[in-house]
Amino acid sequence: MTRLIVISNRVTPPVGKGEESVGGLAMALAAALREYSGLWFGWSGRTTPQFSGQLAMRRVEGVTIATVDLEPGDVEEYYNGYANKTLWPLFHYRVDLTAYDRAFDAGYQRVNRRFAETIGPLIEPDDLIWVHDYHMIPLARELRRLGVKNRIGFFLHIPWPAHQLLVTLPTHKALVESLFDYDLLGFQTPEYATAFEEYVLAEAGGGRTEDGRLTAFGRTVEYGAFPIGIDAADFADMLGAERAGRTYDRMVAHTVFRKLIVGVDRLDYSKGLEERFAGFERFLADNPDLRREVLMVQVAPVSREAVETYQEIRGRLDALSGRINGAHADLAWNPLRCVNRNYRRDELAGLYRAAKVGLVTPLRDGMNLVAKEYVAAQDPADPGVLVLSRFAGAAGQMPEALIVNPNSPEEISEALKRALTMPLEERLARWRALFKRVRSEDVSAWRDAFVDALAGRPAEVVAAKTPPALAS
Ligand code: ADQ
Repeated sequence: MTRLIVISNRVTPPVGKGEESVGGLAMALAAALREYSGLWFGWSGRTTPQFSGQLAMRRVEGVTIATVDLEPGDVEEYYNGYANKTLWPLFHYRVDLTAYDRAFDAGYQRVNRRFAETIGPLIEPDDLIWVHDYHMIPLARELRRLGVKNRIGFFLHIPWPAHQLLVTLPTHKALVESLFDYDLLGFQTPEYATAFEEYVLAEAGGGRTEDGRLTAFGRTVEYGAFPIGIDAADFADMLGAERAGRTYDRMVAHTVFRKLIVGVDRLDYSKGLEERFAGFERFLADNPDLRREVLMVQVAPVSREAVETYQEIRGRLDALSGRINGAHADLAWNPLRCVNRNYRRDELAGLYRAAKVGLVTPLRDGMNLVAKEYVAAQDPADPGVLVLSRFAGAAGQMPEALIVNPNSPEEISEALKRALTMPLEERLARWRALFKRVRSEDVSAWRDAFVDALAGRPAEVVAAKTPPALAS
């Protein structure tokens, strides 16, 4: 059997039910690799004064984990710099937050070269190589320079930006050109795959081959949408865990005579937390009859403390929740609780299950796995309602959620009211349709579709498929 080599910036060994894990990519890859005796390579998360390229190897649940330390300057320019101050904001449509700095770009290229030189010697001729996310766009080019001829695929976990946004990056062409050293490019949604195609046709003088591939820069690449899913079976199992039950019981006891609204996100400006709080504030103001009946809990651990923007958001959120609670609380009740810490996965499952509404309103999101986890955790006899941003990639697969524009406090407020007063029959119909897809389009289906396509086996590449119409 061919070996699968997965390469991503951070490597998180397959997590058990009880462990904490933040970040959708880590969750998805851990689940995807659990059934593969593959190799997973990336940055250790640690620094060393001088880069040595020395690999630390260990085996975890049948997966070989190989990591390398980086220099502090690498972390600053490549990770904090180009990845998180340039590509992350730009690809999430935040041109206003995007930093263009040539030192960041140089560090990004250097670290990708270092990664390639470190992993290159371990690659065997039959290996399939699967590279993940925006930290690693130039990796295939560096591997090709070293003579690697293997099939190499790339999956982008975040959105691909619209053409006019991407061209604001001074080095946009070089970035896109380096993608043509892959054999297969995967995007989260047909919309992002189309945005990539539009750029290539309009900006790189590219064309489409008869079999639906793209040519540009003298090369050809296969591309398509591979919407990521969760490990739904594992998530459902987790509800049986003692901790899940305890968290559920605690939340239910805490919300007697009240309905729980829950949000779970890494603290990031793309997740629309300020806008979400504003929507909740509007709901409280507009619905005096309902407002004493709700409690909103927002779980939002700080994920990238080294980047100043993240500290600023935290300050603004604290001020906003203070204002909301100040205006609406009474002696025994605060309407909004914001918790900045990680939870174990089984605790999250219990929390989702206790919530009558899952409020998932990112301003822009590649997919959003929390929306899927919320659905997977519901009681089949009495499910809660998912309120979902139209700008989450997940919206294309989840039209039975209440779809909102996260920039509109009015739409969030209306959707909350509708969710909290929705009759059981309608809740059941919506949830059943959502759950069916969350279960069938799960993380294994995602992995198999991508790996089959990369291996050249007949696979479902859905570049041209349009998403189902959004239900209101
Ligand atoms: P993220 O931006 O990290 O992922 P998301 O898809 O929502 O976003 O995944 C977050 C994951 O972290 C979920 O599994 C969630 O349960 C977990 N998590 C969040 N807060 C937590 C907490 N407090 N404690 C413990 N766990 C927590 C990126 C892209 C997404 C894309 C994924 C996968 O930005 O758009 O869906 O990769 O491709």
